[in-house]
Amino acid sequence: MAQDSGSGVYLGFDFSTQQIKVIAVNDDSKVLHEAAVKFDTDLPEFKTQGGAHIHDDKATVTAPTLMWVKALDLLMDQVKASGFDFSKVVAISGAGQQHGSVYWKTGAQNTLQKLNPAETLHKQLQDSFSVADSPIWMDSSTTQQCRQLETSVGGPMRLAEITGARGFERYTGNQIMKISQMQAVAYAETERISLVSSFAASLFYGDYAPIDYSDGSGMNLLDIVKKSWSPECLKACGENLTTKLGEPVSSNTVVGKVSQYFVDRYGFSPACQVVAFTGDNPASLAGLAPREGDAIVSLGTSDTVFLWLKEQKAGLEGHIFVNPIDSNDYMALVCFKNGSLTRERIQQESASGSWDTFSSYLTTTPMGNNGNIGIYFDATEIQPLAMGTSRFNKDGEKVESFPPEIEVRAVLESQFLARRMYAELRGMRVGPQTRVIATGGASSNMAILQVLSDVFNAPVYVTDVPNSAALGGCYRAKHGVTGIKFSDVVKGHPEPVCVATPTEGASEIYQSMSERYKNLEQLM
Ligand code: ADP
Ligand code: XUL
Repeated sequence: MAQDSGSGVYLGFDFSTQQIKVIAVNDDSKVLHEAAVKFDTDLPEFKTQGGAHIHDDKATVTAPTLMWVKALDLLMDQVKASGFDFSKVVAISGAGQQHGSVYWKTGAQNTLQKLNPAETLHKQLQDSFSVADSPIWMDSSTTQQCRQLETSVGGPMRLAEITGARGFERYTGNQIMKISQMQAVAYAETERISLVSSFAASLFYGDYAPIDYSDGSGMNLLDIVKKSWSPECLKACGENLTTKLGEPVSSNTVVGKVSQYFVDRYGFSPACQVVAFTGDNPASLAGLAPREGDAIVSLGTSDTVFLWLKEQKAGLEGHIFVNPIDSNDYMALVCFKNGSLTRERIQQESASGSWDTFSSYLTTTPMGNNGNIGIYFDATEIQPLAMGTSRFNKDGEKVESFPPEIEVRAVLESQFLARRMYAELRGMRVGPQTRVIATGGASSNMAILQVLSDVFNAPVYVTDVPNSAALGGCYRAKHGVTGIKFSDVVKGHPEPVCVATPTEGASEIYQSMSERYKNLEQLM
């Protein structure tokens, strides 16, 4: 194991939708170790697909809370078996898929504080959750609760002014309101509600870790200017929420020392610190160390576009979060549910399940796809709130199917046109002057990145480490615990490399295609 004995080591975890990942870096930002546990394949007993259970109504989407705990047991055992020396770890931080929530049953705090190092976490925590299935970001079942919350504070724009977003189905406040209404007993038995991020931090801390401002901004509950819970939002979503949520903290807060459980079972130093965990997108912002004006496009299970903002302005589209690195600043984000899983479905059906074939179709079809446009919302999209597939030929007529190579290009062009359109509404400037930094699973596919560059009419960059959220955990751990400037923390960070520039003529083709896309999307 390449472990520099003279240097401090920082661990970053990412509790994402399909897997949990960990990265270890040293003081020079050199990656020492990486590992992952995939929910569907490594924990088949939970019967998830893409890490989730999609319920019969298609709108309700959950993940078994205990699966995440068991995944951590597996991941830690795997890293230990590789010979990794946990005693060198100075600090831990990490990320979680945003918006998902965990309901700790009365008595769970006591269990967390007294974990026995001879037993696994999942065995000891199996009775600690009042709601066994955590609602996650893919859920779109709370439209009624969103409208109720918006009405109670004075309308969607007012909610956006307070919390950075109008009512969105996956936002945690609306999910909490649904649980308080539909599962009143379970809600009453809940002593603490965590986000996936603060839940993960709690496992390491051996007590309830606070929600940080940045991930807390994805709840429709936090006043993002005052940086405290909005009393009117809390009141609308459930009883005793002030107690159940605990005080939110700045994202670089040192929560405390790692629990005795991790010291005894894995050999951590008792001095190792846990820094607040945050959302996966905020953590990626840290992990990519962007320059002012960069736009980040994350192509993971969800597709997101986000950027660092010095100032924010409320709007009905997209979201504003408190910035995870400097809580005086903000970040803007737009999120799309139909990302990698939809591309993967088309890769299965039209490209024989091969990314190589998928990529070759992209290189043999022309920009603009001869005027064909396809829209693929396998799951209910976030904006527009719509589901289904529609294909249109160059004359705007609906068609039943496309040849495989047209289908493959169509899914990418419409996805990237939508990413661009909604990100522009949220203040992103696209064009040759903007560096687009791509990350997430699909950012390893150069043919996909060429389409991204053409549609955005901007150069596309990647970094060596596509797991930017986990890497962001390492940087944030160091930042939190040392207090040194963030720019110094990331000084060893590899400069992103330009891998695609717009093809000649792309700007005109996609300008007119984006007008057509906008109109067609309204028919969904
Ligand atoms: P998560 O959101 O769980 O962190 P990742 O960012 O790791 O997910 O992305 C996982 C996705 O990456 C998979 O669902 C898969 O569709 C996609 N992916 C992996 N390799 C490729 C590739 N070569 N081309 C396109 N997509 C890919
Ligand atoms: C962001 C969002 C998703 C999740 C999962 O608002 O819902 O990107 O964070 O990655």
